[in-house]
Amino acid sequence: KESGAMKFRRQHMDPDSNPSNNSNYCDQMMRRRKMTEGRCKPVNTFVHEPLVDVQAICLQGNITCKNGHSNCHKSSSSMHITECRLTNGSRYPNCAYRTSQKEKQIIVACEGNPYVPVHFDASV
Ligand code: 5FA
Repeated sequence: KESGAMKFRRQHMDPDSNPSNNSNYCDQMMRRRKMTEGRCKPVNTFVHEPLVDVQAICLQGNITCKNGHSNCHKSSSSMHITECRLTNGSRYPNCAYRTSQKEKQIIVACEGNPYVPVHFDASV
């Protein structure tokens, strides 16, 4: 079965690519990473940084998550990310996304031993 850590990597990690000039990035990646099965996941962020650097966020500034839990951490540095947002007219099973690249600090929730990212909370 897929662990929380594995699910985070599937949904949010893409270290080896930079979608700079590919407006189809989100359409392709949301599908390839299985976020368009059963429903179109409305918003999802991919992080283009090495896995070790994202895992290290769990040792960085501890903050409260959107859901009130206290296991969120904000990256001390900004990171290259791509935000995928479902377009207004998009209807399942034809999930169509807007691709936008950003450089922001990210907030992840961490759990377990080892204490690793299991949820992407926000970017700021
Ligand atoms: N979740 C939220 N806060 C969490 C925390 N502090 N620690 C661990 N997990 C936390 O996300 C809701 C989901 O986020 C819940 O399943 C909870 O486990 C986790 P959402 O933003 O309300 O919706 P979503 O569409 O992002 O939810 P999912 O498709 O379930 O996405 P995942 O949680 O699998 O992944 P993600 O949250 O990293 O995008």
